[in-house]
Amino acid sequence: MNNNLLDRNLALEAVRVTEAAALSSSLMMGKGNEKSADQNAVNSMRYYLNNLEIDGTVVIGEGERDNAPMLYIGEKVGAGGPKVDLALDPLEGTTITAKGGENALSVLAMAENNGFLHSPDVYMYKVAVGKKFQDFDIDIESSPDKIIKDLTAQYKIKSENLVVCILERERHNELINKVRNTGARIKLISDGDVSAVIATTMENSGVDIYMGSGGAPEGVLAAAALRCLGGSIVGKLLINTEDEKNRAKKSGITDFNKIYKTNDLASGEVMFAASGVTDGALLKGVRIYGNKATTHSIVMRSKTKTIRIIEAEHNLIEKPIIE
Ligand code: VTB
Repeated sequence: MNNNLLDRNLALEAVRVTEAAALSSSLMMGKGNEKSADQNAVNSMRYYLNNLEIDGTVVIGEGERDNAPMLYIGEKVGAGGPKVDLALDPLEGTTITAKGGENALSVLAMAENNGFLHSPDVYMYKVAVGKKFQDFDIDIESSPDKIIKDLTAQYKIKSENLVVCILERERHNELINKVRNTGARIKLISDGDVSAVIATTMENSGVDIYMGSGGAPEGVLAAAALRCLGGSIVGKLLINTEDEKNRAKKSGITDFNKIYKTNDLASGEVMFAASGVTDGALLKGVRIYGNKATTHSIVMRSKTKTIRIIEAEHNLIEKPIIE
């Protein structure tokens, strides 16, 4: 990739894309309609991406070509420019947005060619820790209680002082019990594990570790963020059925038991942008008042480790929100 071009302004241009998607999906906040919230975000993200001077290929997107008409895996986007791979989730937290809950984000990451794992849309068991524990060698094959014990021993801290974030799902009952038995505290979330993984590495977020199975594409996005912020994530794809095996093979995955570290999920030079759709620990949600709207975003790059928090005021008369 032409690094000068990436240096120039792609990261800042990317944030305009997530801002637009966040504005669009926020119009559907609390309306109980997940599809429309997602559709708004997709329409807007695609429109803005196609105006970016990139030769982009969607690697992590809305799904396989057959079931997603826009921003599907393999779709080419951009107006021409340096070759970049895109990992995106126009609306991470469709249910959250439909219910007006917390932590919905619009997310876009870019990497050099082949920087992102071409992940099938299956579950991935993930364990992530923030920057303060980034030297901890996460052994994802160990039981969750052993992981916590090893971490507390290495850093000489009490497990009671740790907060582990876990998606509230029935499949996590055993995981939750094991974590509780260590004495560690737990924050259960309804959705939004990209935001939860990022929280492990933000000071004062109140989250130290993320554990559990969630979407594998979300694992790639979270890894892109940690490449810029510090911290580490380890993941293992959960591939069981014939359909999952076929989809994994189609993505070029042959070793179903491979353990992926942060750098295997997102490698090379990476940039990451996210804008808040609804309020969250990381970012404030969109506010609309009269003919103005504000967005709150984070944009960062692995090369320089610059982290920018951008609050923008949008004039909706000059530039109406795309739906
Ligand atoms: C998680 C969550 C996402 O998918 O990855 C989840 O963080 C996993 O799937 O926001 P299940 O809901 O089936 O547990 C999302 O909800 C996005 O779809």
